[in-house]
Amino acid sequence: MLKVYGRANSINVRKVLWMLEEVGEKYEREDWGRGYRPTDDPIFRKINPVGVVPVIDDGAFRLRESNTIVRYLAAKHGRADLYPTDLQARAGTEAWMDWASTDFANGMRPVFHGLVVKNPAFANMVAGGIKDWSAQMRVLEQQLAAGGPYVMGTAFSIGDIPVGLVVNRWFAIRFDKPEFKAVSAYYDRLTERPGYRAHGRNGTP
Ligand SMILES: N[C@@H](CCC(=O)N[C@@H](CS)C(=O)NCC(=O)O)C(=O)O
Repeated sequence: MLKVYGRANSINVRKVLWMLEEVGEKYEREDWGRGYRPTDDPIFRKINPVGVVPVIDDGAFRLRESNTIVRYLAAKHGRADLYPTDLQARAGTEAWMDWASTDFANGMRPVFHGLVVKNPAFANMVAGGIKDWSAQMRVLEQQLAAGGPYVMGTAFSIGDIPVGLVVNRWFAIRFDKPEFKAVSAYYDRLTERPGYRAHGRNGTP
C-alpha cells in the first residue's frame, strides 16, 4: 500500500491526501514534522535529505515534492481529466500549481506563522503578508470571475489543489480581509468535493 510521510495538518501533505481521495487510492500515513517527530531526525533525513514533508513510497519508488507527487498520482491513474495531456493545457495547469506554491503562498506564510503558529519571529511580518496575499488573491479573483469557475476554466483540475489549500487558509485564518466574491464561490464549489472536505476545508487553516 502507498505510504505517505507527513503530518495531516501540513498544507503540502494535504495536497497529496486530497489527491489520493480524488483518485481513490488507499494509503497509510506516518506522522512527521512540526508537533510530531522532527524532520531533522536522521531517520527522516534518509527518507528526504531536504527535511520536509510530504514524501511518498509507492512500492519501492520514493518521491518528494508535493506538486510533483500530485502530478505523479494523476498520471499513474491515467486521469487526463485532472491533468490534461494536451501540452498547452498541461503547462497552464502546472503554472497554477507553481504560482500557488510561490507568489500566492509568499504572503500567506508570514500570516500563518504569525497568527496561527504564533511564532514571534513572524509577528511584525503579518501586515506585509496580508498586503501581498491580498494582491495575489485579486489575481485569482479576476481569473475566476473572467474564466472560471475553476482555475483552468470549466473543469476541476489538479491546478485547483494547491490553489484550493491556500484559499482555505485565507478563509480559515481570522484577520480583516477584503471580500472576493468569485473566490468565495470557488471555496464553496471546492467544498462539494469529498477530498476537499476531508483535507482542505476541514476546520484546519
Ligand atoms: N517544496 C516542498 C515544501 C514542503 C514543506 O515546506 N513542508 C513543510 C510543511 S508544509 C515542512 O516539512 N515543514 C517542517 C515540519 O513540518 O517540521 C513541497 O512542496 O513538498
